[in-house]
Amino acid sequence: MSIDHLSKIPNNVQLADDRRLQRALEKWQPGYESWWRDLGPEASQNMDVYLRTAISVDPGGWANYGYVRMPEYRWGIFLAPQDEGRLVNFGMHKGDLAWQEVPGEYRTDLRRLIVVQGDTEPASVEQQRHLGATCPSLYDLRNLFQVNVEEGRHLWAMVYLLHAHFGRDGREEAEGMLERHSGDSDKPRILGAFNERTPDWLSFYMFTFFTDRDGKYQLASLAESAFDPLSRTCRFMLTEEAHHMFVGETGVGRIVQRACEIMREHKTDDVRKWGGIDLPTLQKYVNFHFSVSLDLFGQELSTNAGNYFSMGLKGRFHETKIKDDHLLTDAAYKVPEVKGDQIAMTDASALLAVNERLRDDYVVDCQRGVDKWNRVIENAGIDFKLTLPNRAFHRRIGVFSEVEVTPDGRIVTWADWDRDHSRWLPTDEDRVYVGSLMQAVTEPGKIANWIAPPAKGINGQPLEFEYVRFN
Ligand code: BYC
Ligand code: FE
Ligand code: FE
Repeated sequence: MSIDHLSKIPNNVQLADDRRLQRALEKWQPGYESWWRDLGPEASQNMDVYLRTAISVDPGGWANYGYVRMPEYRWGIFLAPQDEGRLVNFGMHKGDLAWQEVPGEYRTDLRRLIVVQGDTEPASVEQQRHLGATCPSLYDLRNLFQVNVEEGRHLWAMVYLLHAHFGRDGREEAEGMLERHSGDSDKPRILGAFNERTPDWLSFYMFTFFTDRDGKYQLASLAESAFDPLSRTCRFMLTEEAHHMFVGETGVGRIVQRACEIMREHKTDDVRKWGGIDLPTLQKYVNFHFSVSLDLFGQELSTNAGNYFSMGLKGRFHETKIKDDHLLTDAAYKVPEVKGDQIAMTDASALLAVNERLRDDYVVDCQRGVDKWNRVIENAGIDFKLTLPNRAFHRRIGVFSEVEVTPDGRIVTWADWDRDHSRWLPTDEDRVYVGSLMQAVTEPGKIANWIAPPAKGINGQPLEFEYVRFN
């Protein structure tokens, strides 16, 4: 597949052959650049960062490392190669050839899915914009910026689809992406978790572990889409997403490791006394980020989701590996419900339950990471286990939004919740403590006291490598 590096917008979609589209995107570009300057990584204008830039989608060829002056990063449009004979794999169009154009009757729904997906990408960059000022090491600073530039590229990916396939409405939606802002009271981002703050690095690692992982599951479902350009762009985005989740999993793992080292070295549970982040505090952050990320999957039973599935717009995780009819017209799926003061499971239409099924897949994936953190604790000989809270805990979307539930799944009264939630969720005091640890360490090879060094560097580089140069 030929890649055009020389044009203003690097791409493998033959942009140069479509002057109108190219001009429309080049018109959007300055707005994007000024958004990046105003709401992207703070004070990064003079930094040279050792970044991976996508310059090709070939296996192994898409990760090109080198120093980049941050604002000069070249955001490109890259779709996974087209598979000529690709078929629709689920829903009422199953067996048809995948679509290269948007069917008129699905225009509104597809646009909505693309807008929701696109909206999250710049939102996360906005949420993370102050973190550079308090990085625990140059290695971590570089990873933050890597995540940020790729989320910027993911916005480009969705804006390309809007411009290329949705005409004037698409162009208006692309403008809207730069007008809504995370946490803005007038024009907030669309989904809840993307209006929360990411004030410290613990929150950042939790976010990239839990919330970027929602990204993985949503992108994987959209990668099944009958609308082939959406499928292809999501497939390529997923390759980048893996690094974001790596940053989260290893980041939290390194904090766990450091907590254990302090506990052993000083024979104490009072990790804070020695400037670490204690395991009970980590558990509270897990509770918070897991629960707000669960909300991102939507309601347990959703006619939207059922329609998207039937229409072929959004499938299930690894749709083609599932052994069923891929139509779900008569199938059942177990979903939770609230019955009095109990949580029970009940059979529901599998079609309406596709959100819940995706959430189930997601929970299993989260648990794998938590198990890894627990092995660190176990290997240190410490008797403590991090756990995912019950999925009903602290929910704002779906059947559990009406009740208050403890991390171990007991429905409690509002009064109980009011009294006890500070044991389960980070308190102001916890956040102030974590915030007090956030002080920039920018000497190559040095690392903050509250986190262990990474097991290895980036792209085979040593830990002492100068991942970021300040000018
Ligand atoms: N907050 O029928 P329901 C990522 C709304 S993350 C606010 O259950 P549906 C990333 C819902 O929109 C991946 N509102 O909804 C990660 C609907 O509103 P309307 C992002 C919510 O449509 C880290 C109404 O409630 N991608 O990439 O089945 C860094 C009824 O709900 C929320 C996608 O989400 C919420 N949490 O499911 C960077 C994929 N939940 O239509 C990036 C595209 C629900 O009645 N989006 N609502 O006004 C979708 O597939 C669906 O929109 C959702 C919601 C799964 C999000
Ligand atoms: Fe993304
Ligand atoms: Fe991501």
